[in-house]
Amino acid sequence: MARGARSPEDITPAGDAESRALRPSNSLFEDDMNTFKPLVFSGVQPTGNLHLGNYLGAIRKFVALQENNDCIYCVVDLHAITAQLVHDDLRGQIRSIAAAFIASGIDPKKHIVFNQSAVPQHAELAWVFNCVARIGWMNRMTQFKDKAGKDRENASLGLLAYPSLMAADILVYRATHVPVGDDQKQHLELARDIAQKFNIDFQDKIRLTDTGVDMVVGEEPIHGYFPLVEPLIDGPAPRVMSLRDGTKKMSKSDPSDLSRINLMDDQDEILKKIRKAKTDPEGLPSDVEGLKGRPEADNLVGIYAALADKTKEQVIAEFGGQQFSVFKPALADLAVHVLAPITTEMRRLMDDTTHIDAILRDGGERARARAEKVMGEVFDIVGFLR
Ligand code: AQP
Repeated sequence: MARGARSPEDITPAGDAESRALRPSNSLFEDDMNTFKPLVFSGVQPTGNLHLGNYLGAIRKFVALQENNDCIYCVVDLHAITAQLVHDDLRGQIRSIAAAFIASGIDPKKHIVFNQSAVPQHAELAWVFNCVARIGWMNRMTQFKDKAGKDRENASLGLLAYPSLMAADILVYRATHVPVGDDQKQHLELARDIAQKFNIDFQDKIRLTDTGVDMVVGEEPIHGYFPLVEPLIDGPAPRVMSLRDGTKKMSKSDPSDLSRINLMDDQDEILKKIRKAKTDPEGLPSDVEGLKGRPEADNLVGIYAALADKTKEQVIAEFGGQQFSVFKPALADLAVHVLAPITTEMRRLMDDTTHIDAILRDGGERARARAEKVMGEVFDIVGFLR
């Protein structure tokens, strides 16, 4: 942890009366480049319909964190062309993610909501990080292996370099905390490795340019420029699984629409998908231990817990011993109750693209102001002439 930086404990979700965290303010613009101020950053790819996994694993946490922290939430459109180059309606997809952020309760005035391609410094820093990161690091990423499949030679270079751009997304703001689903954990570890290698390789230059922060890496004190980001992954549903296969992640790209609940699904679709969700023949166990080895049951209990803001233990205390014929309708009612207002608001916002575009433009300008400063210092550290 860097000296002069706040500890990750300062970053707490909403509702924690003991929170010592920063209040939202205009402080994103304060000139305090010599400390690591707590700053939350996260992004969502505009690659299709948002689903319950994206909502519970990411967006719901974004909303909670904005109460006590400065936050930057990004529609990561540059990432959207890594796996599929040509999209029918990329602009529409970008707007729909922004609409989901706002409909879920993110305040784009107090915080920043924008699309990644509006701030060219993401791509600039990603290039520097491509030269910091090693090919072996990228080859080990499970998401790359999953998405590239057997034909790795034919995957885009962008798909391989995806985690380097993700590190740049976060570090171009020197953000310190990143709420994500469990599937992104490995990419965040890589972002820490990239920051650490940059800090160590350039530490003399960082000192010479009078930038950076005294920090300890392992046992060694160094003067580093980038913080080592902390992932925020906890909660009862850090990895929401497919409704058709409890061993597979719920995903936008799953060919079966029955595998996921989309944020734009109507009540009937939600009821049908939960009714058809795969389960085993037994009812719910009488304690949480009994969910072990039963991925589908565990997943549905986790979803209920996350939607109800409860622990799995509390859900089992209420439904333990009951059949799925009792639990599934209760889960479906809860899902409709939580998601219907978001869906309605998303539809309303999507009808007014001028409003969404204005929010993204304003967010982009404010994000760029911060990113330009950081990138200017990176140019000085690396030694580019500007
Ligand atoms: N199943 C999930 N459970 C919990 N969190 C999840 N996230 C995604 N799926 C789950 C989290 O949502 C955020 C945004 O993800 P993304 O769209 O940027 O990329 P992804 O992780 O690749 O999501 P998908 O839905 O699986 O998309 P495709 O099918 O295109 O790969 C991230 O914080 C992610 O952790």
